[in-house]
Amino acid sequence: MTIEKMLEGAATLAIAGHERPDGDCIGSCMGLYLYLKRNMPELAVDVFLEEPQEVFSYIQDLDKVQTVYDPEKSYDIFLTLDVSSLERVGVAGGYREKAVKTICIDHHITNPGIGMINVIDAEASSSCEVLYDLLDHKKIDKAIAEALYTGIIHDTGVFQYVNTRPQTMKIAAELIEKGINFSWIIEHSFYEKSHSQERILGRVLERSRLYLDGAVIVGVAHKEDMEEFGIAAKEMDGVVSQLRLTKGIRVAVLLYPVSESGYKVSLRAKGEVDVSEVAGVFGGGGHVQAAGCSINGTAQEATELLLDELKKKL
Ligand SMILES: [Mn+2]
Repeated sequence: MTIEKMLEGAATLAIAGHERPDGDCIGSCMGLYLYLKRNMPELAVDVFLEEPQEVFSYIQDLDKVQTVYDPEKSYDIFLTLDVSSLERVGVAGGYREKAVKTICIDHHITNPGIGMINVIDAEASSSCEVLYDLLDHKKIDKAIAEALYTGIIHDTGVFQYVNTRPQTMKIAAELIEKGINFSWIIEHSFYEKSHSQERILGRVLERSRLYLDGAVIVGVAHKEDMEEFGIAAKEMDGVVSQLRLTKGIRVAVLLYPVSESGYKVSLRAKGEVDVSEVAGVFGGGGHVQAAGCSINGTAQEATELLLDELKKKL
């Protein structure tokens, strides 16, 4: 299967990622967008993403991203990348209903197959890796390679997590051969944090608590903390990864407010606990070792609900 075949006959295409897009979501959406701009110029392509983080602005044409739904418009094909469920389709959801054909390209184990055509590989490290398989590698230029490489390093934690497979490294090698500054991309988009992000990380770590005989660490950022440091929800990347590094724990939990009524929950596992199942209990999803959901109520209530579920898994 090639992307050219999947899009054959269409005149217009909308590419859409998930709400609060991460590096893999942005990298795969932009990688495909750039690829089609170059290689299928007759196809009118728009890409829809919620306001991407500033840190990804090195990705070519990120300023072409559209962030609002226009009810007057429609597209022949609606293609989602890295979107695990219909509830997670962000701003562009309205186009999906009007599209003649829907395509889903993803790597989430919990994805039920939300497109008419589905290319879902739960063994792949990232949506960028799934997408790479559908592209003609000769037609990938440096800018496309930068977008795809970004997605791979973000979803593998720079080739650290167990979702990294030999194929992932082979693809990364081929992308490096396109002349990208991989070292800069890793430092700038993955490790580097603003001072405000470092300070909220410090506060969450200091306040974190261990539960279930030290098997679970829970960190909480409250609305007041977010305001004090001027931090947006999308800037909380990395906090849960730091919690996960705590010696002896099996699951790390981060709670941070995304609405007036509740908390976004990020779950990370070490070892064999399947946190996508725990997230699923609360209407979320994700991967075996990295998943998320939202829970209404106070942080205390959310923590208790999560611990009840985690207890069954540990
Ligand atoms: Mn992903």
